[in-house]
Order: sequence, then C-alpha cells, then structure tokens
Amino acid sequence: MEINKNIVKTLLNSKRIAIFIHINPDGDCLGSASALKQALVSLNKTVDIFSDSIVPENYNFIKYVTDIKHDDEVAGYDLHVAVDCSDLKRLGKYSKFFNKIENTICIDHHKTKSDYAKLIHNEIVSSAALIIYHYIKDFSKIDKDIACALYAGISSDTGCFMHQNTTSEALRISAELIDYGFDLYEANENLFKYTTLSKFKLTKKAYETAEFFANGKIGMFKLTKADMTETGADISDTTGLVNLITNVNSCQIGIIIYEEESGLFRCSLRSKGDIDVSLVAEEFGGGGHVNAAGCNIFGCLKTVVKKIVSSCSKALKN
Ligand SMILES: [Mn+2]
Repeated sequence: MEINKNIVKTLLNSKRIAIFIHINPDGDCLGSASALKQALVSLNKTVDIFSDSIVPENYNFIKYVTDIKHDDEVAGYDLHVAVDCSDLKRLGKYSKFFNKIENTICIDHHKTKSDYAKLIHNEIVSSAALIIYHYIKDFSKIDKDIACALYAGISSDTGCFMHQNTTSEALRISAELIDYGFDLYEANENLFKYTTLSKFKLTKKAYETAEFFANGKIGMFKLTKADMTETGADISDTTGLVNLITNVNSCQIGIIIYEEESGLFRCSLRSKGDIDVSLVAEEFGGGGHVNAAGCNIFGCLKTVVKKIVSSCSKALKN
C-alpha cells in the first residue's frame, strides 16, 4: 500500500489533533482511532477522539476508548482527522466542526463520498485499520496496545475473517499484530461473543418479524420504534443482526430495517457473491461496499419495505 507523504507530513507537523469516528461506532473506527491516537501520543502530540454516539462497553478493552469525548463543541485543534467515515454526515453532530479549520484528513476504505477533507487516503480494502497500520509503520512504531487496537479494526470489518473481504494480507498482518502479545482471547470474546439481555430480546423479536421476498432470495427483519422500546434495546444492539437472516441458504440479500425515529428507518444491507447492495443504498442516499451497505429511508413501515424490496429485486437481476 502506498501511503500519502502529505498526510504523514501534516500529522507530524500538528500538535493538537482531533480524531473523529462515525455514529454507531464499530470495532474498525474505534480501533483505527485508538491506534492513530496512540502512535501520535508517542510523538508527544495532544490527541482527542470525538464520538457523537455512546460507545458500547465491550470495546473498552481498546486503549483510550473510555477517554472518548462527546462534547458539543470542538475548538483549539490544528488538525482534524476522520477515520472510517465515508461521508461527512457520518460524523453526526461533529460534521459541522470538521471543516472549521484548514487542516483536515480523511482516512477511509469505503467506495463512496470520502472527499470532504483537504487530504484524503481512500482505498478499498477490508478495514480502515489496515490503512492506519501502514501509516503507523511509516511514521511511528507498533507496540502491544496499538497492535490490539489494529487487530480489533481488521478483525471486526472482516467479520472475524469470515466476510468475503478477508484476504491473506488481512490475516498476515493480524498474525504479525498478535505476535506483539496482546490478549487475543479477551479481544475476541469482547468483539465477537459479547451480548446484552436487551440485544438477546431484540434478536428474538427480529426473528418474529422475519419476512422473505423474491422466492426467499431477499430476507428482511423489520423493527419498529415500539419493538426497540419494548426490549430496552438501542441502536448498538442491532449490530450484526442482519447477518442472521443473510445466513439463510436461499437468501442472496439480507436486510434489517429499524425505526430510529418515528418515520425514519435505518436500513442495513448484506449480500452474497457479486450482488452489489451499495447500489441499493446509494439509491436512497446511503453507501457502503458491494456486500455490506446502509442507508436511511423515510416513510411508514409499509412504504419503506416496498421501496427497499423493489430496489433489491433490481439488484438481484443485475
Ligand atoms: Mn470500517
């Protein structure tokens, strides 16, 4: 991977750096932000990570995750860096602060819209953490805690090395990171086995709502605001649910829609093989990768289901 020398120069020339991650944070944005912060702190920089969302507690094993800031204002930094954010909107309430200063960097691995910063490294690889790994190797060095954070990113976005985006490079780099001696068992328990009672109840509810279309090729979970309230679940509890329906053997596209606010449905899509669900997401102003994408759709449940099924049916034929 070729690194952008201007990005390295800008990182090294900055003293106070703010790192931004996306709403509903996952292992990749958290691991990437943590690793980058650690590498920069080792060079005596002041670094803060900002998140518009509450961070699920299972990520607390990653260094600095418990120090993430949720302030309403961001000021006094000479560099803003966004990691794993395909779109400025993904920064949530921080999107309005990001371009308030001149020096901005975006490091991302999605194929859409990563064009909102002055300096951009956008490369289609399995995780943002994989890109961050190459940068840290260039301007600093990896240690045990950085290795742990990068592993969290790489393993999360490859679904513990089970998604289609898993490459030998991702596995080779992960093996190298594991050799730094962080607690691999603890990391995997937190990343891939952790669940909460509310998530368990929400999963049960999701199974009850499952519906199939196009002769079983499209499968969908539909969760309303009432379902969320009833189970005490929040958005972070919906993470990974979509895979449960995508796993059905007839299913080529798996979808979960859940009502975030009354009339606003968040939609998460997964697909198998070369069926491109990023095109479906883009149709509704979202984005993502070929096999994993997301978007927001406004309307009542019935209309939203109709719209998304019709768009997915087209994707099946392409
Ligand atoms: Mn990612």
